[in-house]
Amino acid sequence: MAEENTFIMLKPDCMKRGLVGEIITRIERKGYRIVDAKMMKLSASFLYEHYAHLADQPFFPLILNHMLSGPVFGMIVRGENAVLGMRHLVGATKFEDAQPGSIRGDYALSTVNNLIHCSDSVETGETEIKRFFGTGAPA
Ligand code: DGI
Repeated sequence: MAEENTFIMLKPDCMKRGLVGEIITRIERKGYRIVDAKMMKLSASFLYEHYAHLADQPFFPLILNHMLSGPVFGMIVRGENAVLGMRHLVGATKFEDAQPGSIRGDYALSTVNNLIHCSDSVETGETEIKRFFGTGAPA
């Protein structure tokens, strides 16, 4: 199986709570590598693009408010089956479904304040890596 790249973003609640090191350690212990990373402050228009699939949801203002509240830390994570593997490591979207042992299950305080984003497919990963890094993943 070929290695995959996935886009991971540590959200403002993760930055504020000082959980960056903890979460990176979990990603590395799983066996994945961080091949690029950068800190960013996102704009509302950028977030409308990234969360376009949710823009008409009643909770979208909560997402916007959270994601504009501070910087995020974006990473390109690489490894065998990294897209699905990171989805498992991150855990379920909904607060009530995120299982202990997953990052969200162990640390998230609500569905919106759920610490971390990860791509949901290889194709989405490519799109998100280009969106956040302006270029594809490094060789
Ligand atoms: O890929 P995910 O982050 O797991 O899920 P997503 O792309 O469907 O949703 C993006 C973010 O939007 C998610 O991390 C938290 C928020 N969200 C999704 N569904 C709900 C939600 N927030 C609230 N309050 N209620 C929802 O039903």
